Amino acid sequence: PQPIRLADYAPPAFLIDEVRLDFDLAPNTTRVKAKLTVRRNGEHAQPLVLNGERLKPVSVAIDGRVLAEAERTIDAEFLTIPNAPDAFVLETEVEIDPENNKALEGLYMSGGRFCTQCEAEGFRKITWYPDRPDVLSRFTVRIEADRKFRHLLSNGNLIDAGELPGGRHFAVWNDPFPKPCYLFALVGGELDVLEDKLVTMTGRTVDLRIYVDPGMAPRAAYAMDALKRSMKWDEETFGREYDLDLFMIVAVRDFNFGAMENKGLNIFNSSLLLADPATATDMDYERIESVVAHEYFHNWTGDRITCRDWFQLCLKEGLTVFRDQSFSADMRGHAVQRIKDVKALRARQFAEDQGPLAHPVRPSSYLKIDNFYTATIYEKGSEVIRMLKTLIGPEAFRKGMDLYFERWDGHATTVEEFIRCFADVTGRDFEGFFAWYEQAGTPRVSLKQSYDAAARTLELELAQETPPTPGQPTKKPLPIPVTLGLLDGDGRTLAFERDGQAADETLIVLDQASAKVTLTGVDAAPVVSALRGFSSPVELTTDARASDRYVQLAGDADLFNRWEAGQELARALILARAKGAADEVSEERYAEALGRALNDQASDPAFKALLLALPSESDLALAMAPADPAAIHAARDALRLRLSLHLTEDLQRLHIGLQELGEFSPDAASAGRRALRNAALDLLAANPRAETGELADGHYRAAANMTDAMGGLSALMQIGGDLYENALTDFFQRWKAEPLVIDKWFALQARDPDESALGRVMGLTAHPAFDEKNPNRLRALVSTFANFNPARFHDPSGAGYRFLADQILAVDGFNPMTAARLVEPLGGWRRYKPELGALMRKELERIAGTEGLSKNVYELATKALA
Ligand code: DPP
Ligand code: ZN
Repeated sequence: PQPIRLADYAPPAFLIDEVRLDFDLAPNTTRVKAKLTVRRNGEHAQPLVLNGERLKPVSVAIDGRVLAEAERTIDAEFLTIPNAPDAFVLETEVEIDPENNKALEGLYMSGGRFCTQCEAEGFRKITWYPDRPDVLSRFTVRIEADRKFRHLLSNGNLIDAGELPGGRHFAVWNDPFPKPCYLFALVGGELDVLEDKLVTMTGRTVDLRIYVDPGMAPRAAYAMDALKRSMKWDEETFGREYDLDLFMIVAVRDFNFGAMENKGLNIFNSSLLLADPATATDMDYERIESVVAHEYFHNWTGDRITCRDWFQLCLKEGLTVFRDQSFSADMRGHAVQRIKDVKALRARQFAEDQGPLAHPVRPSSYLKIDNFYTATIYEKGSEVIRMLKTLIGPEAFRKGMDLYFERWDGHATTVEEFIRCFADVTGRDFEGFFAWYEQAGTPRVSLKQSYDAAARTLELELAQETPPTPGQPTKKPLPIPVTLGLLDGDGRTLAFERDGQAADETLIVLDQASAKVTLTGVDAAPVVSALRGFSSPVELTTDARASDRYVQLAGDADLFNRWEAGQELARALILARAKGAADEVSEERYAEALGRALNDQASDPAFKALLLALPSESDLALAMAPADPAAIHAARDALRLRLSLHLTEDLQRLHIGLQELGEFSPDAASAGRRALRNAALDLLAANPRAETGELADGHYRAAANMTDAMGGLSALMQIGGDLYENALTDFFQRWKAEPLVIDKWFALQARDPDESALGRVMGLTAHPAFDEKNPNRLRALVSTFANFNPARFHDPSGAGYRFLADQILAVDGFNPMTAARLVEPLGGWRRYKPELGALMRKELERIAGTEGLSKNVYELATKALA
């Protein structure tokens, strides 16, 4: 297969001004008529080429005349019409089979209802069309179906509806905003609806509707609340008002993505929409809030202004993630949110950046764009926007955004044009900054300090280097914002001067390979708190001593760095142990310090819960070369046991003291208390005494919400034995009718680090409740195992790798997009011990050598091997 390249971009040969679609819905034989008003774009003699896949042709006509077979060609990918007029009406009719569409792209059935997913290239499985984001058109959609498909929905406003003979009915929708076809959506089926209203900043009333499975409407209440808060926040923060009179969300159970921002008709994976205290954890609530916001924010950054081509994906995704992260920070607290975002960035994006699948935030070639919905495009894409804001300040950032909305509304554009808006409002040159979009890899920044007590000066020496990544052997320096402050030996903020200006904190922009900065007026030997708030997505190494870290852990005014200091200390202790050099004295010291932090009355429970969690095994694997997952697991467990023993009383006190008495509330403060209480239990469970088993069992049985139930079950999993097995059975029996809860049941067992876990996971693929065709269920078991159970996935026999490869090959037969997402855990093979790396490689080779592989899996497996 030939890659698609950014450098080859050419404007569309034909434009579509109006689209009229007629759907006659039937599970196996849906008829789709399309009427396109087509216009040649510029002077050229190119044929009209429309994308179309898996379509059964019925007819093709131009200006009312049916074309003879000699006048057009239809192959597996295109409809081509060589001698099209300059302006004409094209009418086509095709038949499709939604019922048998298990790739979940285009029009398919989920739970007996029709739904669509068109991003990135699913629309071509519905009808012939120029399936590219720079063809914007106004859509009118008529849907006809049996009355049992009670709700017939599409984008925009409902302009007509009615009953038809033979038990049928219809609805007609018109979307006044021109859009690319990837934002088209259709839903047909029996649904319940939760309704609300919102008055916008200019006083317009918008109807809000969330459609869910029958009986589930009460579980959409939190999503509705999050939607209303998102709409208000976008008005207040970015001046963006919603533009249609109706905003709809539909939840479906079978969905490849998390959710989709179709204009006026968002479609969500039900796991990111439905919540009540009994069935959803606080983490679910948090994700629902952020994804509802994300998809809503796309209305301006994605829908009103879209991407010229798929290389610009970060233009909408990185920016929209930045917007949803800012929203979540305002809702839930900036420091805690930042820590969680950075944890996710490191876990997913840093790992990607260090492996063979590393790519820039704006890639320059691909085989399947579906493979680029990655942590780099999304999370690093957001970091780039965050740095931009740090570099120019909030006011200039807002001005640049305003200009972007004003200049590009109604258009498809590029990252260059986005950045140009900030250049225009600041008069600054962003050429150097643009490298953040084009250069892959995580920059390594080093910082050395030397303090001169007599001169009261602190000299800082900074240097940067970005390691090579596939296709990019040499790298240039990037402009790296480093926010920095100083502490004295007691952790108090130490003032200083930079260029004669007094300051508590300063921003250093390292835009050369190395630089020196001198701070003056420094009254005492300082502890340097660098990269505050994780001001850029880099790996920082410093010459700080462990004692400096303890000062930071106790009192850094920057809460991110307070947490980071604890993580650094823990990381060093675990890695030392993993290499056979355990430092028990330092481990005790760490436990002491953690105990003091837990008893700090001034800090918030959500923050303490984060402090208590040790770096994850995959995070540690990134810091160990070559990585030895078994040694990491054992060392991390040993430190957990020590902490558990040292902190037993503190943890027990927290566990009792944080017991919830009143009514459940999903708000951040209540969630923070539950998080700390469950984190305390989790650490207590590292010490498998009989009392711990009873404590965990009691916690599980007394749980009044899913957060606590999962906290108890997860503690029992660590302890194992009959208590655990009985609780697992109890949980399944209790929740077997609730798919989203049963996903948790599968995922929990997939995370179990016990020796027996691989056998158990393989056994679970034969469980009657396992369904590989449902992406949520598949990911709960297979992806959780491969990504969150390193101790067992990296079984020395290679059985874990073989299991994953078997699953990838099986799923690729019907759902390539989802199969391809499972490849990544094998991609890191070079970073592991050679004997493990060789086994991982062997499975990648087996995958790549399989006949009939999809482009999706082929691209990732071959890149991973390269
Ligand atoms: N564009 C979607 C999202 O990120 C993914 N399908 O929200
Ligand atoms: Zn998005």
